[in-house]
Amino acid sequence: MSTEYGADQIQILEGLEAVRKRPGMYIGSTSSRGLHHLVYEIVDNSVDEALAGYCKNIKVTINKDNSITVVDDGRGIPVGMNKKAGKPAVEVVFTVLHAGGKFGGGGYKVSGGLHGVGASVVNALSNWLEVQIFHEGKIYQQRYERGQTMYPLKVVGNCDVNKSGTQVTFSPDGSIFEETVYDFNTLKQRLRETAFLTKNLRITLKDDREDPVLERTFHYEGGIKEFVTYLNKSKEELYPEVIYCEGEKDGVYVEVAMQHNDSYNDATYSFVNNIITPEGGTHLAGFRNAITKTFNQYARANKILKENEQALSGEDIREGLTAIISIKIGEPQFEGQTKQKLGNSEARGAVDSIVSEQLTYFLEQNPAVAKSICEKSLLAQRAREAARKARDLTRRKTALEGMSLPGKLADCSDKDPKNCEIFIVEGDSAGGSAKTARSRATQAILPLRGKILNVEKARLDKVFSNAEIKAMITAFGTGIHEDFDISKLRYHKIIIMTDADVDGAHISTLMLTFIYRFMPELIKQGYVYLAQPPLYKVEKNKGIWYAYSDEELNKILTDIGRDGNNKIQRYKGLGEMDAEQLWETTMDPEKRVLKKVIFDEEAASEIDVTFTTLMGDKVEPRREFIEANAKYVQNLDI
Ligand code: TSJ
Repeated sequence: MSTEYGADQIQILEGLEAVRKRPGMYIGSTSSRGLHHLVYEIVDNSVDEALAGYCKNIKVTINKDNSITVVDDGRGIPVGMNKKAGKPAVEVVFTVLHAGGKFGGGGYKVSGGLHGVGASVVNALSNWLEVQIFHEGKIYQQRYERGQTMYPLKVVGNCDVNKSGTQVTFSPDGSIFEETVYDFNTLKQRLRETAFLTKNLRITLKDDREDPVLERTFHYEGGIKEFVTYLNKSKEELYPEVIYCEGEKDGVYVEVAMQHNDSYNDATYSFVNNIITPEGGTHLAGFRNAITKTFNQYARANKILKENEQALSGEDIREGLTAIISIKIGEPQFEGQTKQKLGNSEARGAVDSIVSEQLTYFLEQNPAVAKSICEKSLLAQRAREAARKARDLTRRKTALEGMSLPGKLADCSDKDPKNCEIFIVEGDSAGGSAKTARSRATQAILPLRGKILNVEKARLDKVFSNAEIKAMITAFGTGIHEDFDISKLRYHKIIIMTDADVDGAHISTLMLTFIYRFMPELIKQGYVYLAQPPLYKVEKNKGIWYAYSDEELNKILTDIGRDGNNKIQRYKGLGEMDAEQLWETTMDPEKRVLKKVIFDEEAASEIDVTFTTLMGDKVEPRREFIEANAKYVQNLDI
């Protein structure tokens, strides 16, 4: 024990001890999500250094033992003494809670994160952490274990005097995290997004666990302009240009990139200091106001919209829009229940005036683009009007006739939604078995015929007139879009039950696409599930076993002996099971396995890309996606 450590040190240790006692308060959760957040907390420090103009390259490595190494070529965390703390600045960074970025540094400090608590929290939640700093020809090093300093900062070697940078390696504490295995794709998506948001920064991700080693580099000279191109890659663009606005006003640096495609969705993502704001806020409001105002002005001035015609709504103009709004602000204020909504009023004005001015200029310079956006918006306006009429009609009907549930629905008798579940079943025959098998009190069955409408390719009025979709909407009870009311949900479990093959996977995806686009709250609040029917039935000496995966089949065969007396049946579809088997394997709440569909708001843009890649028109991106993910889907069809 070193005697140098006085009262201050004890307090510091208590600080990090608090993090270990209540990790969720500092990192959000101790699930896989929290595990991955550790990496972002460290990388964000290097990104700050890039934003300040001193770092060009960041390399992230997943090591064989699932520890993570992050190295940058910035100035290096300062190694000089911090007078107040009585220890080197770098040690303060790792051992004092909330110490990040308190010293020096120009540019914009990224402090707007969901957690934004930085290096000391990662240190507290790591088995061990080592930092090396390359500075003026020397390599400095320090090591910590569970947050505690192992030895004073020391010089361990020499380096080129022109080299500078910081390297951190940490090993997440397995007694704190439920999961300690890193997922390459999760890190890849987030790091790609970070690279899009930080023009010219080069981020490399390497996976040393794989043989051969996996490596991906992200470097975008065009920044968020390229982000928009990436998001639109599976869609048909309405015009070739990505519209780009940039400027600074009242201490707010604003960047906006946008491009319409021929779809019907609004895919706008907003960021503050490189962190996504799923609930938007003043920056998003400023953007929406600016585009609504500017397009209406343009359309009126150019007689695309006649004097007596109704103004275009914001929704009309945003139909098929892909947009990124990225602002940098010194002191972001977050509001709302989850503190994810930007509140700074100066951000609204800054985005509004920069976008209005530059977009007006762009439209004047590019009349063909302006015309095609205005025309698409006019079509959207008409479709919306038609959809509204259709909806009013059904509203009036339901008001007259009461809530008329779809004829194909076999409803449950219990009327308390908390106890109730609905199975959406592919095909009439499987629907029949499910109706016989179900527990009538709490389980409702809605059979759907064949493939449901791909909402990714259909406009609102067509979606509303599709029978299968109408049946789902009325059965759920919530309404959709602006009518959506979660308190009217009639079942707290919506279970999609399809065959365990490629067609079944396609049908689940179509249903999920519909729910994701029209009732995302159902997914966000955890009401949507996928049933897991078995892939195999094994029979031997009057015993029956069900296997839900190939691994499980192998295990069962090993357990009961592979002696040729097994009769193995591969289920091709739900229809091959009788009611009793379906109940036993897939529907019985006591025995079944359900997969909950979760929605990661931070990964929203990537989810959008996945849906449009799988469901959109372009073949090439879909083929690439399926090839890249082949190892996940190859077991679906044997
Ligand atoms: F904090 C950390 F440990 F998580 C971490 C910080 C991890 C990694 C991989 C890199 C960094 C980091 C910090 N990279 N670059 C910096 N830069 C500074 O800390 C720094 C350097 C010089 C000055 C200055 O004013 O001279 C100011 C700062 C903030």
